[in-house]
Amino acid sequence: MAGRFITIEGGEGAGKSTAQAFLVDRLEQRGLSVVPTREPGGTPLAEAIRQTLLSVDGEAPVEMAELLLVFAARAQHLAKVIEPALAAGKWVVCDRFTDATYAYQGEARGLSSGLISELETLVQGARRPDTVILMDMAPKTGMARARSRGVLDRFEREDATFYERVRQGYLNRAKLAPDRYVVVNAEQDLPSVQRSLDELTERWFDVS
Ligand code: T5A
Repeated sequence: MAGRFITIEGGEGAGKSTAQAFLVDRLEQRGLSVVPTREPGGTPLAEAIRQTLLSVDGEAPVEMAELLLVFAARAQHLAKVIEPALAAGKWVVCDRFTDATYAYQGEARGLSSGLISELETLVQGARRPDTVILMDMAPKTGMARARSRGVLDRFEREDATFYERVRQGYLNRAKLAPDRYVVVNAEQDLPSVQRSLDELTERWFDVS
């Protein structure tokens, strides 16, 4: 079976990392070779950029610098991790990818989607996720989960309207290409979320 590129998206605390671990486990049980990774990050250089982006200390990047840093990290991540893994027939399950850029830097920060789209093509060429799993939940619930972990990063200190715009940005993306997006109600309890993910993996293997 050919490699597949799956991304998991959603607002703060929506359960993306939890869903990623579950999905990776399920895919490995089927004998697939899976590479779990994340953005921003996934390589030493991209993780260093992540630190800069999330840090609350020192000078905060202006919107345009934030956008370019996100894509700089992505260029490195694609070249060093994602493309080689897919070329080797592995499945890549990535916690956030370019849909996050459309939602955070685009919808929430107000940068144009046209500009993001140009950078997307410049950095990614034709590479797009085969499936985007959107963990959708009211920002209030996600932030309560994020806050319960203690220290908040730079994005987690934004106000409620910022997260509402992030959520709307994601839902708008999902509407544009419903065949590539799977929207999971992330407010459900964990077993119900996991059932939704199981149904999704069943569909992949039914059609493959
Ligand atoms: N960013 C990123 C951009 O601005 N542009 C970009 O292009 C990209 C790629 C990265 C930040 O970078 C920004 C957006 C982000 O702000 P991050 O760490 O990836 O930050 O994102 P966070 O959303 O902050 O990640 P979190 O780890 O906080 O959230 P997750 O992964 O969504 O949630 P998770 O799985 O850790 O779960 C949170 C808690 O909830 C529990 C878990 O056990 C955990 O305690 N939980 C549930 N509880 C009840 N019911 C369920 N169904 C649950 N599922 C999980």
